[in-house]
Amino acid sequence: MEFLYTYETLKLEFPLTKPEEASFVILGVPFDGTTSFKAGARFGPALIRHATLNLESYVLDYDIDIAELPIADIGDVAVVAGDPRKTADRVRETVEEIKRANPGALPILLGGEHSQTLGAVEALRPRSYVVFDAHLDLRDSYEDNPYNHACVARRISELGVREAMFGIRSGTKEEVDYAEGKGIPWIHARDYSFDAFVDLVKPLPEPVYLSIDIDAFDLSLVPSTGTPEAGGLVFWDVIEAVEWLVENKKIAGFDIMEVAGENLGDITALTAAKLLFYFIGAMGSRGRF
Ligand SMILES: [Mn+2]
Repeated sequence: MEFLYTYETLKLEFPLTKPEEASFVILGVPFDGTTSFKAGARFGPALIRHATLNLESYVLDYDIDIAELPIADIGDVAVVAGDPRKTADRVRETVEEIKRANPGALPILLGGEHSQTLGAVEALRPRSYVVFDAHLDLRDSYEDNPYNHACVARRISELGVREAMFGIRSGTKEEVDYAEGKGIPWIHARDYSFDAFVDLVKPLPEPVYLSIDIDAFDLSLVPSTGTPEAGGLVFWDVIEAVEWLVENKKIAGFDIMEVAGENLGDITALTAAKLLFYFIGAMGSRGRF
């Protein structure tokens, strides 16, 4: 099928299926227009796709070969350079196109700046937003732009979507006060535990949009990201949480954002690719496709 705003780029090497027939539809969002510290998120989708070449499609833990699952890769959204709102509009429209063609499809975004998650959430209208992130992202505006990547959780909160945040270790006093005022629960990275995750996520209404800002992981795992922070989560913390969510909640959409870098084989992209395979494997092994 034709999409208004996408173009084909490096694709996953699987036997891929058409988006109309796929259970998982992968969409790259190569945007890094508002990154304040370390650039390169525009290369995130390509780097993640390339990093998958290093991985076995058979996921040992789940005894499943994800290459046998119906996965589509529709390429990347053509970004509007420097304009996160207009680019997120294109993300929204593309995700709406996917859902119109195939209501059962689960969109998976590979980014690219976290600002672009807003477009997918606007299209999918989940009731809850579960996010792993080093940052609260609850600023009302940053550098005079309300669609800066530091504001994405605030914009999503304003849509009336319930939120819960994990791996946090950076924010302002104003963001903490906003979270408290709105009843948005968050767990600091140093206090993170699986039990704390389940306690917060269990009562959330479905469906849930799951967003993983790659900077939630400790920066030793993800050195190439827009705003790296020491003291993050280990790989299995996030995988166990993903497994619980897939098992217990209906998932409306999933993304892995803020992957940056300039070199093929970057550690950050390898972390993201492995996470992608675990997510799809967890869904597939539990019949969620
Ligand atoms: Mn972040």
